[in-house]
Amino acid sequence: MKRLAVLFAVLAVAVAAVILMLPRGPEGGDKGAERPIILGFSQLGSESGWRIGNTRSVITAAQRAGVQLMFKNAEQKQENQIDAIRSFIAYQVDVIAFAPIVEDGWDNVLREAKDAGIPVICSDRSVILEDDSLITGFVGSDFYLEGVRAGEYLLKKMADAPGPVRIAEISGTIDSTPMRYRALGFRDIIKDDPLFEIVYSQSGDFLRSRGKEVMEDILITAGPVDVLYSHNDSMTLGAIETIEQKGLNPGKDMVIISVDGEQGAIDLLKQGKINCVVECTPMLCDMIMDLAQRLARGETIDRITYSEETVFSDFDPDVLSIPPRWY
Ligand code: GYE
Repeated sequence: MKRLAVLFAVLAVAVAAVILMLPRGPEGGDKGAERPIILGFSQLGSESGWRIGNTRSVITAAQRAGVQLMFKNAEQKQENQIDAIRSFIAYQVDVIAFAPIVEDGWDNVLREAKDAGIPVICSDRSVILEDDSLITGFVGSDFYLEGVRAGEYLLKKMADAPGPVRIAEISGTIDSTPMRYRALGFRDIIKDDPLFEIVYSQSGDFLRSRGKEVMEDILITAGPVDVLYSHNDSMTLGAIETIEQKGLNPGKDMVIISVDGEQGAIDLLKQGKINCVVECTPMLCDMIMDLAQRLARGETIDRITYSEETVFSDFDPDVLSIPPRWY
């Protein structure tokens, strides 16, 4: 996975370098002529299999659509994303898309983009703004629905539970959209049934290494838990390492619910070590290219475009025939 991340980083730098050397039309800003549109894309990092898949999606979708891509990876730092957006503005790209690491703190830089006349799309995660017109649209998943789906699976799984169900949660990056809404949707489903209790919740920052560590803490401090609800597959894979190291059987001694649907998690679902994977697809970027091209032509776009997703679980009789995943 690390090697893949490095490969994409190198690829992205090369793509950006080539783009920077390309002529931009007679006055450097020949909008509307035959040249391909230029999209500045600020990726937030490389924290998970999902993110690697998303980066791959940006690069291949841009090639397919004939969009010139300026790609920057912020390595998990909001200030790097702000710098990236400022550099896209300075370069006068046609459209900016970015995957905001957290929801707050974007007003100033997005005002600068608006003042420069550059439309901005939120990819994957969302933002909280004083002035909503600073963003033209959002493309990504309905994270609240993902949380609801995780909760609904649990209600069904525990329908015959004889006593209290003790749940540990490993959540995503604090103040990020998926973290907030995966937590909220899940709670809204289980809150009316006194049988269910979240006895532990801590962020694992969407990282496999943190998932492993937080799981150690759960086993030491939370007492016996019946369920692990983890906000992404990377953390789940880390947590399962810990569970197995402690001699427990994931999927049997503890119900494991995860989100994303990357290959590693689907493999463990097939082996019975994960019980449910709520799908969240990173393959968003054909949609983003389409919207970017429409914005560059001066068209308006929908405020929200959700991707279509499903749930994979041990209730599915065809679980073994889930086809290979693409990330
Ligand atoms: O679930 C996780 C990634 O924002 C939807 O971020 C994305 C989440 C995804 O690190 O794996």
